[in-house]
Amino acid sequence: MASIERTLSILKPDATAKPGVAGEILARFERAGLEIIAMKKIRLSEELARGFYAVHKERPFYADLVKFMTSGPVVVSVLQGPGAIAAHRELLGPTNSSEAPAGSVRGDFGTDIERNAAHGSDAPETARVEIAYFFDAAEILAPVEALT
Ligand code: FUP
Repeated sequence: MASIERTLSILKPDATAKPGVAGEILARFERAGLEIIAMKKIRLSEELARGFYAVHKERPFYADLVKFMTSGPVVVSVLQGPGAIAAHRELLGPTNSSEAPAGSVRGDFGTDIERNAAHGSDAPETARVEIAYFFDAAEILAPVEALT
């Protein structure tokens, strides 16, 4: 049995712009056993988007990515469940939506490598940092003791 993990999900502006799509994606997460233990819909400031993707700041796509991520609302949530980090990324599919299979979130709702519908943390340490980037501990429902 996989250990209980938490991961950060972001439904990106291309996904939130399509009616009904954010709810459909969140329903997929829940059906797969990922519990939503915190959630908010916000418009990222340029500062927040730049900070979130700071690891990519020297890459040629950084400016465009920040522009896209601030172009409309995002739905940010914390998902918890057995092996949540890998389970979530499996539901998302590969980073590039143009290579993602039908049935995956990025295949069904994204367009290309930038407009790829959703983000998911890639490892326990990045999940911790990304969750803390968007949520205070008091905004997250489940007790930390669940993470044994
Ligand atoms: P992932 O871990 O699947 O989110 O993918 P990466 O860390 O490789 O990419 C981070 C973000 O940069 C993704 F949202 C996609 C975006 N990106 C581009 O916009 N252009 C590129 O050429 C590569 C990545």
